[in-house]
Amino acid sequence: ASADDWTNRAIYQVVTDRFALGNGSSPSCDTSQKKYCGGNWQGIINNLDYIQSMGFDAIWISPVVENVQGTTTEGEAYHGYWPQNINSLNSNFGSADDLKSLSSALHGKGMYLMVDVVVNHVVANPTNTSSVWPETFDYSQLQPFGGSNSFHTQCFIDDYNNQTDVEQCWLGDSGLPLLDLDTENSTVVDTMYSWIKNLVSDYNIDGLRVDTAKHIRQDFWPDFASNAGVYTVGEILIGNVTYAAPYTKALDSVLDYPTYYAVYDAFTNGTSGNMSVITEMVTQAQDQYNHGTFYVGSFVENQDNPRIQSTVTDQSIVKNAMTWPFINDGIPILYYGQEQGYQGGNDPANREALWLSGFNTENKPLVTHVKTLNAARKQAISYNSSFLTTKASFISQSSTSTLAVSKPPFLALLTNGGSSSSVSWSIPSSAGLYTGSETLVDVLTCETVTPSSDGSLSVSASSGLPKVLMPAEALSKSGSLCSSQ
Ligand code: ABC
Ligand code: CA
Repeated sequence: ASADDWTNRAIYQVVTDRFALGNGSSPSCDTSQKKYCGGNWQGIINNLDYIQSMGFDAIWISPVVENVQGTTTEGEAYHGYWPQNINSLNSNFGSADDLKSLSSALHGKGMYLMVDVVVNHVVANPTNTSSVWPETFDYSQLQPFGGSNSFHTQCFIDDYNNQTDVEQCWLGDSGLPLLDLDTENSTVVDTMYSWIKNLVSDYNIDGLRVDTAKHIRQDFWPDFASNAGVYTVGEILIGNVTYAAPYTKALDSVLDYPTYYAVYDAFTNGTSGNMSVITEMVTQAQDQYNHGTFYVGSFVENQDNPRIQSTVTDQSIVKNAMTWPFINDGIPILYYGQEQGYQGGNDPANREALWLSGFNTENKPLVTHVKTLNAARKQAISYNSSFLTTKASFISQSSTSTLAVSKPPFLALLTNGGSSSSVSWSIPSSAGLYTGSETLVDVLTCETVTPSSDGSLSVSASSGLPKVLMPAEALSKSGSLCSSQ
């Protein structure tokens, strides 16, 4: 599927080892152990209804290839980011048939499969990583790259401001080095291009999340992407739009990390969090990214960062932050477990087992919240055929604790004030959003508000809850959302 095919989708991100077991069991899973807990592809297949019932129509799964076996100084490779043999699958997650079954089960439900892929490095069994590395090192375990000439000379990245270091030195440390592939070497390059082509076609993959994309020269990526032939979204882990921007030409787009940092900071620092930084970051990204922000992956949690609720548990603030990816440009991504209120901090605590929630959706306000947001976004897409290609715009507010985002038919009003605050937003008639004759419905509560006759609008909220307003007319043909409107 192309980038355009993905734009109306919403992605549920799964850490395969931590989502569900194929046999339905619920073993304990101590994240601090950094060990496999037993989740697998069959487990995902068995629980697709859970994902789909919240309105998601795509999943992103952990890297699928065989990883370093046994334990390392950083635990086991349960997350999948330590490839050892790229031509074989990680048997902890299942067989080739299981992965094909996952792909066809998704397609049978009209859903897409995004696979995480690691091209930058491979990892050797650390018990063989002797201090005389690399001379006596057994490269044959790294398939199909069995020789020192497939790798950059060892050096660990210590200066992230030096792009040559970032690309050609190694991630990890001497305890667990991530061997940096020589992606300037044409044999390595050709191997990777044909590998990705085969992977996509063997498993009928619809899109790729490209790990460590900034650790490989930019001009490696366009041919990689064309061999893949599907939507590619790169992980450029940086808080800086100008740095990330060129990668939106090399790949279809990037995970929107710069905005993520702005959003995380705005919502996890009480009212000193500055919401206007979000406006600045998005505006820069809209200006600098190829295709603006229409193809970015928009998220507020993932496997590398502390969950929102590790810092702030006020449910009003949590709901505001969770609303963000669904009301702005780009493809929303929800990291598994956020809907269950998980609170894990930094890696590895943020990789809790979802099965411990029992996949319960009753009395789970955040499940309901996400379901409504997905339904509202689908309704917005079907009501306004230009929704996906209209840039989000920001209506300036007098307080840095509030944010007003217009993406017609949405007007989203967010705040970091929290449940004991009382805040208000005002939209001047000069914003040109309303004529004054419409009724607006907050799809999160089904309450209505009415603009003044001059088209201006002022809205207040007690309890610090977010509002996602849509004209009643935009809801009239929707079966489920605020159906009495
Ligand atoms: C293990 C342990 C951790 C330990 C770590 C050193 O080693 O589990 O406890 O802290 C996988 C595993 C991890 C594992 C690593 C290393 O491998 O999942 O558990 O950590 O063995 C991707 C994946 C990630 C994966 C890998 C490796 C890469 O999403 O899950 O990790 O395949 C860098 C990379 C980025 C990578 C990330 C983990 O590390 O660029 O691709 N993620 C700065 C740098 C970033 C750097 C980041 C963190 O620090 O610029 O490049 O990311 O080290 C912003 C700034 C940014 C700054 C951030 C922190 O702040 O603008 O520049 O990022 O404001
Ligand atoms: Ca590299």
